[in-house]
Amino acid sequence: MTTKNLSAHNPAEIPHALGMKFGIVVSEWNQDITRSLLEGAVKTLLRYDVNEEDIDIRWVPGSFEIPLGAQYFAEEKKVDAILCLGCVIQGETRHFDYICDGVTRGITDLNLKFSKPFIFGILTTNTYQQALDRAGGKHGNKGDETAITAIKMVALRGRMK
Ligand code: DLZ
Repeated sequence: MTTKNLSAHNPAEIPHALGMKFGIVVSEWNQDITRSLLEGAVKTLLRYDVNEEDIDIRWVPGSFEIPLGAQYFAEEKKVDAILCLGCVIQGETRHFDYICDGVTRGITDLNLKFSKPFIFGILTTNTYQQALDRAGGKHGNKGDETAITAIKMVALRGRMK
């Protein structure tokens, strides 16, 4: 059976991350959830020897603003990868679809435009409880998963050079 825990990984398979530099763009919307994602991401980066001063965190108003915030990072800061953290919860309106479409397309485009990893750490859930379950709850923490993915992608880039 496959695991559904977003924090699950084998430490032996995680590349050395000392010296890697990361930007994190995190959304203020649903902040009780996104703070947990941020905590998980930072804790995981530190666990794999990333220096605290090599983690640069910026807040944006909502998930829709994440792609532009991430683009600013790529343009202005020397970072190896950008972690994008947000939480969109299905509501009564069509906002959910518009925001999810916008942020997904935006992040996808940035990866290819800058040839740099922009990691998708946006929870898109039907309910608040489902978001809680994935922000340090019974399904782990998508922030952890985002950090691991970022480290792996930066290491992959290094091996290709
Ligand atoms: C407007 C809005 C709504 C309804 N829901 C969310 C949400 O669940 N998660 C989120 O990150 N942001 C939401 N927003 C805010 C938009 O992302 C954006 O900040 C505003 O539409 C302003 O551009």
